[in-house]
Amino acid sequence: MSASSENLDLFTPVFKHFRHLSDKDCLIQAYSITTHPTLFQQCPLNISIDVDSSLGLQPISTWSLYSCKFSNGLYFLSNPFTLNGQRQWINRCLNNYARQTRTSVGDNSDNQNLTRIRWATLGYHYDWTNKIYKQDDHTNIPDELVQLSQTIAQVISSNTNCPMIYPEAVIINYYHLNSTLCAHTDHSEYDALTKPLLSISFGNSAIFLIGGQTKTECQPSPMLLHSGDIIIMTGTSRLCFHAIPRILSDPFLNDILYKNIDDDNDKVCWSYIHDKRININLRQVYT
Ligand SMILES: O=C(O)CCC(=O)C(=O)O
Repeated sequence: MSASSENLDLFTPVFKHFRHLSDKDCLIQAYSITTHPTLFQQCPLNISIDVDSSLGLQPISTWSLYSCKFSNGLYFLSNPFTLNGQRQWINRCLNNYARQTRTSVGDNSDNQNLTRIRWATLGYHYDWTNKIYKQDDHTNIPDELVQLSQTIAQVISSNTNCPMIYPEAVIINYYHLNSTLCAHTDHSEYDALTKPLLSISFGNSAIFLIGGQTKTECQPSPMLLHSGDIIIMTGTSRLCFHAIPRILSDPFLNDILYKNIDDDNDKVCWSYIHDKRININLRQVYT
């Protein structure tokens, strides 16, 4: 292999491809259970645990979990939330988690900067400049987020090789329709790189690209994520480059989530989320 082909970045061209593709072609080309069923292997779920109703989850017997054949260790849990549950989590992201001191817009405790907010952190706060967590910079992770991740992880780990996760850091990403997230790996989690990373989507849809451990290893695979979908990165995929090149306006979002609402708070949430996407991702950091 020549020096130039060794250095070939296979990730960026695919990122640019999806960045500029029409919505229609994104929906055709990105991998989903409906368009590319052979790329997903369903994992039977044999577990019955009591799920707290405040988590807004459907009964576990109705969940569909898949291992993704295109990325070793990547799992896809197709939206396990109830409609009301999705609305509750969107509300928490806007009215609780966005009102933090550690956000992309600084102290947002009065929520004045909601439309400008890009991220908020909970638990061990991420130092974006130095790409580290600081042991002395920590606030509580709300109980409901710990419970949600524990419930999901318990179901997945008792039916697959995926280890349990105890969340110690949470990043909430707030996307506009033209936002992107550049290719990166999540490797600041010290001893926890063998622990899964849980990533939950709400609002408009997204193309999630996942490649290899270097950008030259392979072309990234494009996956379609809808509101309520969860991905779990574990094993090899935990260390792989990933990115969001595109947010796709979901024409059915209103029909699915907010049609005929009369609650004022739901109306406020809809006026935010109708052209946004929220991603909650939970990581173990030290243990
Ligand atoms: O928004 C997403 O789905 C991905 C988020 C992500 O990769 C991150 O925060 O590291």
